[in-house]
Amino acid sequence: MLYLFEAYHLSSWFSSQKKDNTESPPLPLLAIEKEIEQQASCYDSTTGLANRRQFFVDLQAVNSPYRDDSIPFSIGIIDIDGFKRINEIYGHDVGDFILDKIGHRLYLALRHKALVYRIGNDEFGFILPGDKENTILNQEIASILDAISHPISARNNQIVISCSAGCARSYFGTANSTQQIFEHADYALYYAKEQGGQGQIVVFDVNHELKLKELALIERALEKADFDKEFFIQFQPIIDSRNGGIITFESLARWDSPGLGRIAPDKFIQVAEQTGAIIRLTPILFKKALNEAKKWPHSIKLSFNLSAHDISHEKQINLLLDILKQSNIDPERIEFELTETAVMHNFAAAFDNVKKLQAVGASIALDDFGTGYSSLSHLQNFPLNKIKIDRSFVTNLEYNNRNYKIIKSIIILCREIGLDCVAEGVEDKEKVDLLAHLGVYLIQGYYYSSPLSAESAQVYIRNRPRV
Ligand code: G
Ligand code: G
Ligand code: MN
Repeated sequence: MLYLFEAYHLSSWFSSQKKDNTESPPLPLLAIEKEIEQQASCYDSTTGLANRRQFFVDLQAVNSPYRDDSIPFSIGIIDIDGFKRINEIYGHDVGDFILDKIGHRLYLALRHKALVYRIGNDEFGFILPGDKENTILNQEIASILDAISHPISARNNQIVISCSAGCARSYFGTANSTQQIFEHADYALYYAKEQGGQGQIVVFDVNHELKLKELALIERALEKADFDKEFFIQFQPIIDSRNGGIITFESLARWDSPGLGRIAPDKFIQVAEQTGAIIRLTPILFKKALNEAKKWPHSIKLSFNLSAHDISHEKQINLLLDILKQSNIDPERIEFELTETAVMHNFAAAFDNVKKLQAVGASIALDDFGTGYSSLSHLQNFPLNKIKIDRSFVTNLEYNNRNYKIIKSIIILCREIGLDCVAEGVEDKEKVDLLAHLGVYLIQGYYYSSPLSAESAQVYIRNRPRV
């Protein structure tokens, strides 16, 4: 914490201002108090680093449009991977210890190169002077992450640490305001985390800018959207390959925006999550899906996707349970799909809410299995009923290749802990047979059917064997 008092001064450090050599006169008591107060408002007490407020003050200063000598710079945001879990496992004092440790390492790694801040719970920021190419920035950040991401010993534990980073340059593309540059860095970090792995680095580039513009358009359309009118559901069957019967229909949301046309759910769900619109959207989609499920034979289940936000909020879960109750559909017919990312967003809350859903008889499937970063280790700790093997494993499935072996292991694991297993993205008969050979009989994919409109789903039901 000593380095708190090595306060670096932005103005003298960043530009080549004239050094003022006159010693300042002693301060009166009141002024000292004020000084201390000010220190407290600039520094974070856990790490001794400058805080978020100071980060934005400094950003504003280096990026002032009125400075004729304004200097190009980059900002980086570093986030500790899975910090929530570290807190949950080891307690908050160990969490604080780790923050202090990482903050110190970061400070040492950057002290003659950049300004370092703690800008959020487990987020650190830095301001790096100079106009550097994206590839150079990437290399520099990689060496920073290397310097801070080694194990930390606390209470006889060696705690493995990894960090992800997002970075953005000033004067890049359309970014000029401080807020925009920060948003770019924040988006880059979001993107790094999205990739699922740990220790990822993303430097904001032209492609991100295009994506961000698209997302901004979607955000505006979503604000104005009439959810009831513009959103509808398609249903994709999950078939038992042993007898061809329909086991489940997965509800897949669709949006026809009057302004933007058809928008894919992975995009609008992401935006709705970020803006909080998901709170309003999910219940409406759930109602629509239940209304259709009512018309099907009772032997057919409905599978419904929940987002990270949904499963982390008890209020939302209570609302969905109310809607389910009002529908008079047997909760045993309902399955909720969660991705690993959604579970990891807030593991403790997701855990409690999943228990709540299971208590009424609904079941839980882990979606896109194998693409997240937690995978097998979390299966043991999380109350699941089913996993859905991601289609990336199925697409390149061939006899005895790598995916074959992976799926084989997944099945053994599922048997051992009593989970059902669905294969996603099955497009041809050979895959169905190969999967059957491996012991996977629940099949979803174009081979049986692509997602269907509500009406087509009813026709599909009439034409399939009843089992
Ligand atoms: O059909 P497809 O492109 O529709 O689906 C893309 C992704 O969007 C899938 O991974 C699916 O889980 C997700 N998705 C589809 N409908 C919904 C929904 O109603 N809620 C949430 N949270 N995700 C959905
Ligand atoms: O929730 P989930 O990620 O499982 O959503 C399923 C997604 O996979 C939807 O976007 C759906 O349209 C898509 N999909 C369903 N069956 C197939 C298939 O056989 N092949 C491919 N490539 N995509 C599929
Ligand atoms: Mn799904």
